[in-house]
Amino acid sequence: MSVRSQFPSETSPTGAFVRQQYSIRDRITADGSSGFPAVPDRYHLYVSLACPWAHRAIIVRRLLGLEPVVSMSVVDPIRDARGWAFRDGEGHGPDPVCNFEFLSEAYLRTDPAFTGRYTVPCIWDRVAGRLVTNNYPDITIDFETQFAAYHRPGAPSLYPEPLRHDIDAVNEVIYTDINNGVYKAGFATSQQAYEEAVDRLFERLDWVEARLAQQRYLVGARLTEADIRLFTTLVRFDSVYFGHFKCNLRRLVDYPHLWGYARDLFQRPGFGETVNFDHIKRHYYMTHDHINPTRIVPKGPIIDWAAPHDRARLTRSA
Ligand SMILES: N[C@@H](CCC(=O)N[C@@H](CS)C(=O)NCC(=O)O)C(=O)O
Repeated sequence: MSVRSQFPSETSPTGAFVRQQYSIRDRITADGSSGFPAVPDRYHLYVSLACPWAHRAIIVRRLLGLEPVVSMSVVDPIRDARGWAFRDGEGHGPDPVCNFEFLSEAYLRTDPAFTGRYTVPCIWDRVAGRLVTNNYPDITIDFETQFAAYHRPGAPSLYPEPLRHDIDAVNEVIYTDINNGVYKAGFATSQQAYEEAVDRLFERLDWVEARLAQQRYLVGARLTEADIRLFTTLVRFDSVYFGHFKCNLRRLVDYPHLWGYARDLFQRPGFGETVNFDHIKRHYYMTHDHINPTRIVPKGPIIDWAAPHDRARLTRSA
């Protein structure tokens, strides 16, 4: 097949996007048993405001009041063949910890033989002088469970013990079909792989729409980790996934319950204020040059994220 893919090593023979498996996956623990104790001023979170996986960590860090405990810096949304870079610009800047120019330096200092993509989010350990993890599903869970001693007073419980089973189950299907589903559609290099991803994505969005008609949140009667994971995909949907990734059977705004749900979250502290549509749009449209070779960034869409949502009436749990 002559079609070139954005990520050749993550493209199957049938043109499907198969996300890389290798990652750096140590864990930070409250009791320090992993060798990486949860303590203040030791860890630094590298993020892109464009990236949905990094955005989860940004929201959770803010909701839990971990901003004074775990420092953070933001990369330039424009990524070239050298990977993410630290540059001065609107909403991003230099690396205050190691003065790296490129995020690749953090990966290669951790593992000189590293051959995967240099991804965000990742956490640097100032004491060990290496990355602890780039495994995004663990980062938020560790903030929630291992850093509990440093949560702000009144911080929400985002991963409560009795709901973990349900949260994990919902996360699993939403990850496969929605969070990663948009990427499977966008990075497919065959018609069939694209159509399969899009069909599954919209079937799952219909499923979530029905669920959110009955209840305010994905799991139970409270905001949890599951909502944060879905939010970071939904908030990007109409601006980048609909056009750039061709996820265009419907827009988010065409789903009454999902759209109300997304606005309900957007309008809370920690959510809308951490969304940077400029970084999001410039990153996707200017970085995946196999998909958008002109690198032209569309002006729209115009979306009213501040519109009232009327979700407070839904208090029923799952
Ligand atoms: N760690 C991940 C997910 C995180 C991820 O893909 N982040 C993207 C941004 S949304 C990234 O950093 N990509 C860097 C690259 O493709 O070079 C993975 O292994 O696939």
